Amino acid sequence: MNMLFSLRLSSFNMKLFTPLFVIILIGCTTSKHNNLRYFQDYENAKGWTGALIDSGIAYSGKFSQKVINENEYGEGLRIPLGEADKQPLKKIKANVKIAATQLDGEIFLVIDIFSPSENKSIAYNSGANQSEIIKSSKAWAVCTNEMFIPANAKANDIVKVYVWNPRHQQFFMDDFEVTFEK
Ligand SMILES: [Ca+2]
Repeated sequence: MNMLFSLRLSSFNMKLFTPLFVIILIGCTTSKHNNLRYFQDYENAKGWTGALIDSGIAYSGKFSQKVINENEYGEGLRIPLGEADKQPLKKIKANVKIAATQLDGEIFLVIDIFSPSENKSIAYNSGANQSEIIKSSKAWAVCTNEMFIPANAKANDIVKVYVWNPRHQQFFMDDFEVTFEK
């Protein structure tokens, strides 16, 4: 049995590529860094939060947070007020896209400021029941809420923004945004 191995060394052209393009980014920073906006689209949240991340339905990208019947609360934002800004803040605004195939009861987008030193909430706003706007939307409903921050709020008070699901229903949340106003 003869086996023929042929080895070819194909000629190759050597080209010298001279990097001719030098990109110089001239620092022209116009927007200063701040923590006044928090946004979650759930595209990179899988495994990192307690939220149940689902790829079956989404407003943005491929993923959303799935809130199931067992969940009385959706996973949300939880930060010390002073982390958003060292200076006193005046207002918290929240919005989130919610979709559900069937709803029978209330859903609320809650904004809460909890004082560890007083061991109680110093400001709380569950806002309007969102279920009607969700049911009347063909796909994703824009759910919103906002609340003024009390003048006596402290930097270590905890801001919590989350969806409250008192009737234990199933729905999806996406593009959750919380902004702070000075
Ligand atoms: Ca998404």
